[in-house]
Amino acid sequence: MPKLEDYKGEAPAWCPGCGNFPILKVFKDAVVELGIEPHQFTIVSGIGQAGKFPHYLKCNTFNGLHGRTLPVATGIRLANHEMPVIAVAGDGDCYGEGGNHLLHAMRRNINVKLFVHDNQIYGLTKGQASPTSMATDKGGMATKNQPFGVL
Ligand SMILES: Cc1ncc(C[n+]2csc(CCOP(=O)(O)OP(=O)(O)O)c2C)c(N)n1
Ligand SMILES: [Mg+2]
Repeated sequence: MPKLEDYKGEAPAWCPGCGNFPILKVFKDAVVELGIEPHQFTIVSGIGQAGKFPHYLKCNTFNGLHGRTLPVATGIRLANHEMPVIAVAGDGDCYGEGGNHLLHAMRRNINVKLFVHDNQIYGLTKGQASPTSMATDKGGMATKNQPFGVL
């Protein structure tokens, strides 16, 4: 049976209090509880704070390019039909840069599990609006890069 220590990766470089920490914790708890060994699946990500997720695990991983999480996940599924693939992406990675890949991945539906860390912002590059940034009653959500709100 796998143990939590088996999944211990690098120390996270996320900011204290970041919502990515609980996602990492429950992910590890879940795979250990399900009895899944680190070699029994592959986890794929792109670029961003969410994209660092696999760095903080010890298992099969592939960290690809921004917005290209799902093409890599698709390639692994095609190359090895026995290998379960988990894709991890930010909202920018998945719905912005990789938006068209998301449409085609849904159309192909080749059984990739996709987790989107939706913080409604481009976090790594310091706060540009993303496709999930909110509309507000004062116009769009204000960010450091769009101080008067996102159009
Ligand atoms: C093709 C490409 N475009 C832009 C960038 C710059 N870039 C790196 S991370 C990022 C935004 C990441 O936002 P998101 O996917 O929401 O992840 P988060 O950091 O919020 O978790 C951008 C625009 C890049 N590395 N590659
Ligand atoms: Mg984001």
